[in-house]
Amino acid sequence: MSVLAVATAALGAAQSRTTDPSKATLVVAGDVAHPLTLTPADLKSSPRTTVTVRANDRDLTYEGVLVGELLTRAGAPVGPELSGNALATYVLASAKDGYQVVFSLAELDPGIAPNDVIVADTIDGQPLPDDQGPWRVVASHDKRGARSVRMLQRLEVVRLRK
Ligand SMILES: Nc1nc2c(c(=O)[nH]1)N[C@H]1C(S)=C(S)[C@@H](COP(=O)(O)O)O[C@H]1N2
Ligand SMILES: [Mo]
Repeated sequence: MSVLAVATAALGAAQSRTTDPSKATLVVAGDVAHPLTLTPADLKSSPRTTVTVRANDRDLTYEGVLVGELLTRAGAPVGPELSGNALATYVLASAKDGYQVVFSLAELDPGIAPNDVIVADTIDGQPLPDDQGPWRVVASHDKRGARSVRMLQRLEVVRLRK
């Protein structure tokens, strides 16, 4: 094998490793007491929520974990702590392709707004396809899918007033 072929094979192996969904991590960080780096197994072993989305006259069922649950676990100021200055806090969701959207912390806190915004890892019982997964936000009560971030990598809590 030529040096180039060896180098190409090594690069291919490195690339397939970095895109292996089982090696992916989801970071929950920013202004939280306990930043999290979650594996696919961590998400699977968390309390699970199912939501159904109507798309092109078809019902799609996504399953995953409430974003509110992840924020609680990370020690974001939710529940009784979400008052006063803490209400000026947002959550920036970022994806592998650079796509970013914002939710207010309050709209994700079940103590304030009943919501079922989840980080999904399955669709109709199957792992998400590569152009959606391994995780996507599903904000099923938004009228359009624009905040349902595919290929989610990071949830950053940004508190504007300390
Ligand atoms: N990472 C990422 N997520 C994204 C987008 C994007 O460009 N990149 N587009 C959004 C928009 S505008 C829509 S309408 C939905 C489309 O998702 P769907 O093809 O599963 O309906 O994905 C949303 N999530
Ligand atoms: Mo869209």
